[in-house]
Amino acid sequence: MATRTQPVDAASTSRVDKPCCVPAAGGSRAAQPENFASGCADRSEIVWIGASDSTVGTDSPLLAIDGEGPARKVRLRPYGIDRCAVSNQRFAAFVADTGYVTEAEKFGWSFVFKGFVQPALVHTLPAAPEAPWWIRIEGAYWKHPEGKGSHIEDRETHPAVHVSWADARAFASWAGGRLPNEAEWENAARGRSGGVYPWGDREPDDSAFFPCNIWQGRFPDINDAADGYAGTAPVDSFAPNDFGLYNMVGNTWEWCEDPFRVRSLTRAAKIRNQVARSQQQRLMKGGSHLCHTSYCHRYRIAARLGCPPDSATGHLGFRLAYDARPDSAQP
Ligand SMILES: [Cu+2]
Repeated sequence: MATRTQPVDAASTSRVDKPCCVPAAGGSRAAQPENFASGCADRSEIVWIGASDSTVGTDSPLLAIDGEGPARKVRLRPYGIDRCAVSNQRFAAFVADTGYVTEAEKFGWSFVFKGFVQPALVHTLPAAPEAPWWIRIEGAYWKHPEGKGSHIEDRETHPAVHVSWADARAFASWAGGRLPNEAEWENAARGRSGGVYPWGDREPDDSAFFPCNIWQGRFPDINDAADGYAGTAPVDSFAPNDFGLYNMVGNTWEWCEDPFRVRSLTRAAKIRNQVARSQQQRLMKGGSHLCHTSYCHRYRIAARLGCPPDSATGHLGFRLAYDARPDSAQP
């Protein structure tokens, strides 16, 4: 198999040279504040969304180089989308049923955020040159997210991570779904309210407003985990949006079906697209627990990044979309 060299986001350029962001200390999560909503009764439940004229992208891009704009009108057919990202529990059922081996297992390693690697080891292990907080860890894959010795026993309801685009599609084939396209993903994330974020336009802050699982503190060295989580959170943590969807932004990036391309004629965009084409990059949306307003700010709905399809990290997961059945209920 080809050599995997690019961690998620490391290929991005922009604030650009600020790829994407991770947490502090050994995969542990801080105590969750009590006022956070939680509770997707069935974490594999599907929300059905009716046909609509929708918008993808924004005319007020923050990171134009990522291709956040312009806003485009799209007509969407009815579709379904998972209420929650695919959890370790669901992914384990898939693996148990099929014997599937992920790409991270075949490569024998994956990228782990340095905050989850033993401090004494961080400087002795290879890191991604463009994003040195991503450490190459032997034996890291979905079941052992920080490598040998780590486990997911207390993270069954957390999103499955270290999953490549092909892994996500294999799961989709098994589950009878597919990856969403960008227009569907954005439509689902905006819900009825249509804000910058799934909850509206209010910007999260580091001390009082925690509507999702992102970074608080100074990236990439100090994560206060004020939102309750240094790393991933359960897929049904925090309040859902008004379509009933959980964690459309923050927690983990989510793979989409689309190739990653930037709609712009600038020289920078052309170079970006050349790289994207040569690496067969695929789109990911939603940002992760490593994103902070001072750094990459990619937990906005219009934000986007591309990654080679064999990329895998501890902050990249997915949820499924489905072609609508005629009898699907509409929200
Ligand atoms: Cu980020």
